[in-house]
Amino acid sequence: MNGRTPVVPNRGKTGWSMGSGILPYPRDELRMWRVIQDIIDNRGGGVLVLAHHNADIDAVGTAIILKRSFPWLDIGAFRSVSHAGRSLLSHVGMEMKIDPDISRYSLLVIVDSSSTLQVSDGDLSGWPPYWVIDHHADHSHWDGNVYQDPSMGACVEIALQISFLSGAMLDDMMAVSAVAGVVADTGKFRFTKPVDLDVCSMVLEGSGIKMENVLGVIEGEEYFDVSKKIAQLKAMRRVRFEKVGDQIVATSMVSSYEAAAARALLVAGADVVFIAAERKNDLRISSRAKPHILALGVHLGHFMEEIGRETGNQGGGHDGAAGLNGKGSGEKALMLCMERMTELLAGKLGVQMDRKRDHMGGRRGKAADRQPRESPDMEGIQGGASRQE
Ligand SMILES: [Mn+2]
Repeated sequence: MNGRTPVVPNRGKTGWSMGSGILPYPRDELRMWRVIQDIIDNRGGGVLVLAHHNADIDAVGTAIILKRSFPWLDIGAFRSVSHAGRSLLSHVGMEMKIDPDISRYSLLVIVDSSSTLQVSDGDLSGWPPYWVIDHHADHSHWDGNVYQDPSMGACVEIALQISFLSGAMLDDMMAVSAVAGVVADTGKFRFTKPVDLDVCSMVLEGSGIKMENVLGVIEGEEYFDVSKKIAQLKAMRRVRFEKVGDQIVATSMVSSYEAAAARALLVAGADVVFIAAERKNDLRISSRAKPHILALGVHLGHFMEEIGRETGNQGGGHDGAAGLNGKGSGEKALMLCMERMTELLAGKLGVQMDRKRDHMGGRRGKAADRQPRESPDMEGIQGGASRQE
């Protein structure tokens, strides 16, 4: 993509600006300088920006912004890049290495990852020194250097701070990556904070890109990604749900696209969702909650951290979007999530739980061994569930 001449941001009192909007100065400028210094000092030995498995738009966008600022960086992802991430990469004409040979580098910059299992199989022996750059809140799983700023809605915003602090200018590739990362990580601004809007405003003002370019990159693949559409529909077929007062907690299983499946179930009517993805020995759970659930004092990041502890895995994340990575049975972990979340909500809402009466979840299984329908609410939920993977 070619675009407008890169722009130098103005230095204001509280942050960088470009006419309208503002990118606040880093919360810890000295620590951010240490990151930049290490990236520069390790130029000779090789520096790798490593994104988490199934690297999403925010992780990929962060890697692109860093690469534009420090061209000698290699960018890569553990195991895979998501479809949306690949769509952003092809838009800017870049590629990411899958499972790069980590021993070749003298410094790693791990982005958008709150746990070691997102970027490794758990064995960090033989790893070079590393920095973790992230906007998730909990980093107790990391022993190395962490630059963390949970006040930012997306990791791309921290990457932009690193760029501007090091003296880089804003070009259109960085601009698309920045706005795309924020749009993706705030659920298209549903969970945005004022700061994220300020950053988008600044980037749109200071670049040649338009919001429709960004949404084109993010949404374009939604219509053509048939495996994602199928994953979402399968998640709906396999859904189980419980009612707590007038709120619905839902769980389901997919083999991939767990985040997309979680969003689909929220749109379909669930208020809190847990989706498990089991592949070979790996288990991932993605959870999402609507804002009115967060307003009750529910924090999914803390919730998943606790579920992680109980199942011997690593969990954590944001209040409205969190996850878990590790091993074990998805079925069992989902049952635990359902049990704990319904208890938690019952407490918050002051309602009595009667498991027998309230359980209306669809069963996962063959049509022949389905139980009799318990309520009209099940109409349509189980219909057509004639095969399973
Ligand atoms: Mn992120």
